[in-house]
Amino acid sequence: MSNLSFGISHLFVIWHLKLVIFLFMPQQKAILIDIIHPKMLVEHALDRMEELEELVHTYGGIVIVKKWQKRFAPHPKTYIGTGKVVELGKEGKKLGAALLIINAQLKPRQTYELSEQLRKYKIQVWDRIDLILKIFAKHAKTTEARLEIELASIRHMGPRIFGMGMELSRQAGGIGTVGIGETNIERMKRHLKEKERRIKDKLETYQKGRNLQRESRKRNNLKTIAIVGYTNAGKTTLLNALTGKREYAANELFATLDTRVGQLFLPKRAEVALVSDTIGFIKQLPPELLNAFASTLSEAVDSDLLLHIADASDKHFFQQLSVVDDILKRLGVDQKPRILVLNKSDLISSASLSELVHRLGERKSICISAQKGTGLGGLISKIENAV
Ligand SMILES: Nc1nc2c(ncn2[C@@H]2O[C@H](COP(=O)(O)OP(=O)(O)OP(=O)(O)O)[C@@H](O)[C@H]2O)c(=O)[nH]1
Ligand SMILES: [Mg+2]
Repeated sequence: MSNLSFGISHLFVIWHLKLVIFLFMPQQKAILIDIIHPKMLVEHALDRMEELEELVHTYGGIVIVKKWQKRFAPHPKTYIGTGKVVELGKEGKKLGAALLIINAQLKPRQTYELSEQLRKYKIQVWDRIDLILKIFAKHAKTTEARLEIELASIRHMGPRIFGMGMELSRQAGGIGTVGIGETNIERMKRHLKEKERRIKDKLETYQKGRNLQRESRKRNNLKTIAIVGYTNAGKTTLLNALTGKREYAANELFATLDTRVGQLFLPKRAEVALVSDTIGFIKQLPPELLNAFASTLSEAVDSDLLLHIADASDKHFFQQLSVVDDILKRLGVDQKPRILVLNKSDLISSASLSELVHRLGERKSICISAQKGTGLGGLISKIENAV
């Protein structure tokens, strides 16, 4: 008994220590850099930077420098020009920067080169995917979401290690010799492959559980509705409004990473439907990230109806709409019955809302405010007709 209580209090102390470390962890200072085509509009360049900055804030970092470099094409070795690397390294060191974040997906070789060159300034290099993965890792609550993130990280890291191996063996190995990096790299490769397989096996177990649930829902003739949309569109707020759940909704990107399911009573049909909310989409989501979240996204893939919710008040409304359309196509669900829901209607004037609807042309939509609860009756009727 005393052993047990010692164990529990021990765990408690560790947990508290972790919390204290987390609370007092200094925010990491970051330098952001983006490459823009010389002909790109300033407005477009600013938008790209703004979104990256928002991602950094979501992660909990502080942006201390934002820079662009105009180039027709990225530098094959270092992505940004080599002179720029030195300039940013020196400036970053002076300002105490811990991170250089590049607004693109880097090639393994570029990450390796940049990291090498910035090592002496004690600055780590992240690309856009690294940043998204860090945010995911921070928000993941369920074991399944954590496994999916680990899988995505391995898929993102793997090629870098292989790239590093090539670099090392080129440096050290002459003709007919084996590079110094080779044996270790081989070992690392094997270790990663093994780890990837183990994670996939575990995820498969979750998938089997889902399949069983799905079959039982089919037997009971329960309809399923999936809420999908760009991150921060209001998916979780809508789930809560429709089903009376109290899931975490916040003004941050990727507040939700796993799947939540609630029940919605459909009065005309006198039956209950299941509504699920899941991870939000974002532009430039690379396929390996999307694939890693297959398990979580399967709820949307297998649903009877999709509610595509979009933030009508966002100035990038149309761009976000097409990003989501594109991802739904990649998931192979673009032919599924779908309702387009224009959310946050309380934040824009009725004139702007009418203009949006007009610009959508043939595409039918319904305007709501998930937060204020307006338009939900109309939405429920549409759902009843559609399922
Ligand atoms: N004014 C207004 N705010 C809303 C409305 N719906 C959601 N929000 C706010 O928008 C923010 C994002 O809402 P969420 O429901 O977390 O969005 P989400 O799509 O689930 O976001 P992620 O899970 O992070 O991808 C929150 O601050 C909500 O309070 C709305 O109809 N009107
Ligand atoms: Mg959410």
